[in-house]
Amino acid sequence: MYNYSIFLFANCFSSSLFSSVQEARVPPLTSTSEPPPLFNGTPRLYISYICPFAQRAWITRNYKGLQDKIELVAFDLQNRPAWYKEKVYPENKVPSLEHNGKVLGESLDLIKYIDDNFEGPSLVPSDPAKKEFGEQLITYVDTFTKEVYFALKGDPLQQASPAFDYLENSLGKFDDGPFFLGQFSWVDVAYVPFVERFQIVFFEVLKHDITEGRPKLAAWIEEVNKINAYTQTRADPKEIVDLYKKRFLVLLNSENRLQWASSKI
Ligand SMILES: N[C@@H](CCC(=O)N[C@@H](CS)C(=O)NCC(=O)O)C(=O)O
Repeated sequence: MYNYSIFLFANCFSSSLFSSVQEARVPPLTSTSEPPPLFNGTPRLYISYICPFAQRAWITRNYKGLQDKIELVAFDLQNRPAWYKEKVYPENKVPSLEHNGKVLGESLDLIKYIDDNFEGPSLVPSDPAKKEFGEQLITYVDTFTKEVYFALKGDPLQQASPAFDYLENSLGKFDDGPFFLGQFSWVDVAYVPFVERFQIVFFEVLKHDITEGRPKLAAWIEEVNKINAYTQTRADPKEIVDLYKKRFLVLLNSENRLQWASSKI
């Protein structure tokens, strides 16, 4: 029943086959945790291990080799300490970055901010054509995630198909590497946390391989899973499935479709 590509991607996202040494994950802070010494000059990235937006900033930090420069502070999002909202980030969301006495948020802005304001390899290519296409892809990323989330409430395989096809077609634009802009860039960082989650949910819940008929997407997933800066940030697949099941209240009908059942409880 399972073809080779399903076997491959199951290994990519469902196990740590391709990841190397893990940076020890600090335990998530809860409502009873004391704050770190805030605004003492140490840059801090506030995240939650399960949040795809936070994952973007975390991958950026890792890719640029800033593990010793930017301290990671993880939260249990369901049980956040009050001081985070009161003293750090009034929006009370993750990610946020404490740097130079200020706190900045919004994951897409943070990828750029960390890239521009810290040392390490740049995530934005200098080639104007790549830059322009990168901007275009970044403009589309929220639409991409919304389209797939929306599809999960209806006929996921049919409705999400154009969004995944968009990725497949975009991956054909530059041929000097398997990534969106050829080499690994901020575009890959912006998309990968969401593709990770969608691939797991489609496979585990719908038994559908989103890379089927999309060889470039399959190659992209294989290649991002060789990047340690990313593999270190991957979420626990079981936690993702549980979360999505809870969120979308998954009920499979006879046609293997998810039923949106939130109104029934
Ligand atoms: N647009 C924000 C979204 C961040 C976001 O929604 N984070 C979620 C966790 S994945 C959060 O902190 N939610 C807490 C809340 O809304 O109370 C970004 O891109 O950073």
